[in-house]
Amino acid sequence: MFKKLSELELLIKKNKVVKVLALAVSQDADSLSAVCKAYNAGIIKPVLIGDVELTKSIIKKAGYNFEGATFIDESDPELCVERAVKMVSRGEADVLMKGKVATPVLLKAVLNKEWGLREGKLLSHFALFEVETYHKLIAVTDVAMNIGPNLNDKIAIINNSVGYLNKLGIHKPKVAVLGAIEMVNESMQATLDAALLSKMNQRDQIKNCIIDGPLAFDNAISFESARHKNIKSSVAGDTDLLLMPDIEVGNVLYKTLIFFAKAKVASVILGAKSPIVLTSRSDSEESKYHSILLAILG
Ligand code: COD
Repeated sequence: MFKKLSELELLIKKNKVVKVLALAVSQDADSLSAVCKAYNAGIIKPVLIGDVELTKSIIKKAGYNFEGATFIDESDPELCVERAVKMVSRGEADVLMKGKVATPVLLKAVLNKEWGLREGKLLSHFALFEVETYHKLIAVTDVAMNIGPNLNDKIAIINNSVGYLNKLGIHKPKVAVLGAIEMVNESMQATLDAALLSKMNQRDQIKNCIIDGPLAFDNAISFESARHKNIKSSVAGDTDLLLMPDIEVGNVLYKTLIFFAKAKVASVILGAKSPIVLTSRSDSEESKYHSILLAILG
């Protein structure tokens, strides 16, 4: 497992891949900065879809080099998103990236039944964190797409993430299914789902990973805490993937890691025709760049 998100860049450069990236609603300074960095590194060809006048004025002010990039003029954000999604759907672009547009607008377009990017699978959000106090990168899902996943949704979310971690070279990722406590409590649905997911994994109904749960957050990420509670688990303290009970817990953890723990993050949507770069307004330019790298590897 990588220890740093910057290692993703080495992997891409080794693979010598160049992908076409469609930035939807391109008049966004942070996104343009990240896209410019990826363009100048020779790993993407950008298609900037948005208000061209505004986009070019941001580029000029910041001194970015977008020589040779494609600009498409569209001032309506929903039409921008539609054009970008259709480009990916027709195979004219490889990666979709969210610019200055609300997340639900982009996700609804991606889910559009006629021209969206669904392939019959559940789509889910996947975030890969570099936290100074943890011994390896740690993935967190789903903090931004599925609001209140049921058991079947959680299976699909695990499968999406495990498939992706496999691509990153983690062959049997350790998955901690989080609850408020590490005991099964019939009043806490998250703990019931966690116990079922663990048993399904033991019986090979969910493959290519080791699942344990319920685990409280401290047991999932700290050997000490797990030992203190006498929890015998190969996942506890060595988790590769944290499965969140719902979007509220997930989103709060995501922002807590960034703001309080100063963690670095890369995020994508998985399960669609190709990975989608979906970062939030609070993400830094560096995080947006790492998210592009993560999407290119998908
Ligand atoms: N994967 C595949 N298909 C899906 C998914 C999914 N994750 N979610 C819905 N669908 C399909 C449904 O089966 C249905 O066929 C169609 O899409 C519409 O379903 P609805 O009516 O439930 O979906 P929408 O369009 O109302 O909402 C989908 C969103 C993804 C927009 C919604 O779930 C949402 O708002 N999620 C949270 C986004 C958000 O605010 N994130 C911010 C965090 S920073």
